Amino acid sequence: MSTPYANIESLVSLTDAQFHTGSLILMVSYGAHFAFILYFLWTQKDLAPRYRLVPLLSALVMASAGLSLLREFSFWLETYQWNGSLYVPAEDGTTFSNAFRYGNWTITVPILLTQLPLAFALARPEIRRRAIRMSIPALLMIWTGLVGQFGETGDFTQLNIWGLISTLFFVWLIVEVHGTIRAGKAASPAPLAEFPDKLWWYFLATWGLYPIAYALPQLGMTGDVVVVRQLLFSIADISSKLIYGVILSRYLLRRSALEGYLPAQQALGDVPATGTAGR
Ligand code: RET
Repeated sequence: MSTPYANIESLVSLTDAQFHTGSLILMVSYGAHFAFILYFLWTQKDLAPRYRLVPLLSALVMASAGLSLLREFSFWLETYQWNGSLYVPAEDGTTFSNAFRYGNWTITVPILLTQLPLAFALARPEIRRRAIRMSIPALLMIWTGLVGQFGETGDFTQLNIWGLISTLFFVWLIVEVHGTIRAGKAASPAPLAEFPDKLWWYFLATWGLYPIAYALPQLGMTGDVVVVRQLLFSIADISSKLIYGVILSRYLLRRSALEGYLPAQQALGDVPATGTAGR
């Protein structure tokens, strides 16, 4: 009795607590992304002009992800009906879909990857070359995963085969990202030389959550799996986009200051703000 193209969300009933936890998770996710548009627009002003595109791109990612997550939230509300004791899948056939997430990643992932060579201030042709080389495996990874996730309500063959193909593209992507991180290490000023390595581990830990969320339906079609999966997606989203953007902006603030950009030095408190000297 599986609905074609449905995710497991549309096939399980939820307790009151599970339904509201799910609503809360999705609400916090889109709320956080929308709120941080302001942070990234504001934080630009202290960065040296050549770095300002990086937080601007974060603001763009926030808007795009916020809209997508708002849609997931309304799907969630539309999918379930209270029957007096449980939230059951709506009888009119309205279904939940995680597929829109993959559509959203198609936009956000190439932007997130392009932020890396931009933040490391690599030479212009190098930025373009690396952005393209990272985006190709990333898009192939997302689109093969998209095909696979449509198989999560079946016998898992489609889920696993496409998941495996997608993982191969992920490995290719990891190799490309590592190359960019190495180039970034070489281009970072000495006091910030540790930063690219830390970012590398952060990248692996946060992007690595997505395949776990993808594979989770194999643990069973239960309300707990549904809620835990939305939680995993949310943790991954907030860390790979929002906190990642904050980390890059902080790095660029320190880098701008090291390169002698006065507003950055003032923002960090390294030199007194104009007009406050001697206070
Ligand atoms: C899929 C399919 C299963 C195998 C693998 C996957 C990897 C997904 C990743 C997604 C990253 C998304 C980000 C979105 C930000 O907006 C497609 C789930 C390896 C790594 C960072």
